Amino acid sequence: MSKIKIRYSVRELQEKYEVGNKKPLEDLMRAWQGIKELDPNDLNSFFVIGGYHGEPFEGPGKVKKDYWGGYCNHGNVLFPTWHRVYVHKIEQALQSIDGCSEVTLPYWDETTEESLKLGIPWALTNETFILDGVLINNPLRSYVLQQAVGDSKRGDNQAYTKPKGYETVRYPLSGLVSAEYAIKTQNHNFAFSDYVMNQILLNKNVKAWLHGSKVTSDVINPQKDGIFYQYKTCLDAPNYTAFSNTTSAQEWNKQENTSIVVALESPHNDIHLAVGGFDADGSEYGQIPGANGDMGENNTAALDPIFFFHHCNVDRMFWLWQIKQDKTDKFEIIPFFPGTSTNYSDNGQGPAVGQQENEHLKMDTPLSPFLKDQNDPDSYYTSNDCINIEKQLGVTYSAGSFTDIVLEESNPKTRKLKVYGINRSLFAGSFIIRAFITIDEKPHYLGRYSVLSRWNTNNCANCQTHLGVSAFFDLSDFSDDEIKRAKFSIKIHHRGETLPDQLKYDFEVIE
Ligand SMILES: [Cu+2]
Repeated sequence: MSKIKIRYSVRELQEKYEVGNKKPLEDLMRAWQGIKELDPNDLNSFFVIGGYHGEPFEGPGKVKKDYWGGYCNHGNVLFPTWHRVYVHKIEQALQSIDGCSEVTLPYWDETTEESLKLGIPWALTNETFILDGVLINNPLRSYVLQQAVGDSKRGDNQAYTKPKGYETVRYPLSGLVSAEYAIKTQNHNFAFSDYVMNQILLNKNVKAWLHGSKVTSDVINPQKDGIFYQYKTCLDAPNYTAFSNTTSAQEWNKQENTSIVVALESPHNDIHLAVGGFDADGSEYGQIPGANGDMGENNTAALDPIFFFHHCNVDRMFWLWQIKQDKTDKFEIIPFFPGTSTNYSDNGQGPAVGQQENEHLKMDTPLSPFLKDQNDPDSYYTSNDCINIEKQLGVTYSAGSFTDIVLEESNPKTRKLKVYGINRSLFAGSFIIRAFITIDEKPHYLGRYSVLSRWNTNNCANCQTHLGVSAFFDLSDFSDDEIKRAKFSIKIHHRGETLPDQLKYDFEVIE
């Protein structure tokens, strides 16, 4: 294989640009502009590649409710590897543009000090960019749909159906433009018509999510429920299965005598909600209710270019986990563990396009639709083909946040709170669970857990009885005596309607 290419962080490209070495960032912009302008039938076009993740839906998902209509894998063990090849594919498309063969996809290093202080790198949010002396719309800030996309066929409530010419949006804006929501969205967006102000609000929101609960403007003080802490903690996961996805991690955490594993998918989910917007107890966090950007839903997330800079970082974290856990050449999927089935009741998503019901996901399961050889329709990538990114994909990452981190010995005796029995099907779409412990009338906040869910869960008759969600919270800050006197409670935040009187859940302290 030819020499290994390096993926730099967006900020590294910005720094070069700012001291006069403009070519790397300009070529990146050129490449993105290029794939966005390709014919929407071209396999290298942004429309085709961005559309693999969710809409436009394909396969049985177009008509069957318990099938997911996109190709992406969430809540199952293929989450890291499927997205690894996805990032590789868009990078190849970028390299296919004239003069861009040396371009690599940069990562948004979400856990650097700059990200904690400033939020998103400006190259991903600025309104304009000067390319070859011409002022253009920044190709990385949005995408204007070349064709309409819809989710109507599968029996969703059509919330995420969007016409040709629609431009993707982020927090604080709403992108719900289908008939049912159009007027509400128009009114909401009318209040946020200043592009620069919106960028400031977006970064404020992202910083709040990165830091966690007790956000104080620019202080670097990440909390346990923030994205920074979750990314850091996921590196401790002892095996690929629990590391890879929320379903498997949830099962893994039910065990006694283990510290809480955070799946890579968890902080990943939170970035989606942070960029897209989510009504997480708006007033308390100073967040704006009614924001509903494209990144916040799997249906449309990959149609916003920032998706790929986010997922490049997710992939970098995957690679860092492999390095730290000595798994750069081999890792395994625990057979038949929760998170290894395509079923909706197992992973909350259902079979992706190309998968069957009751399929058992393994290292050699095809990562559809990605082919190694475009002329050979059977040459699907599998997880086995993307274990070592340097040897198998010819790329690696520059040094970024957590590259030099030395893992602390994790305490296997961590006492944890398990919240369980929450029926996911009571909620339309994603929701957030926040847990509290009250000792002698004094409440303390334990943390937050996001559940990314399909908008149409209510329609899924099949899964009503199965979809119990569990969440786990670290209790190591409290003594035996305090735990004995403690009362536990949760708050749930969601954007769909809920049926609170049917909401049941329970608590258990696991030693
Ligand atoms: Cu994602």
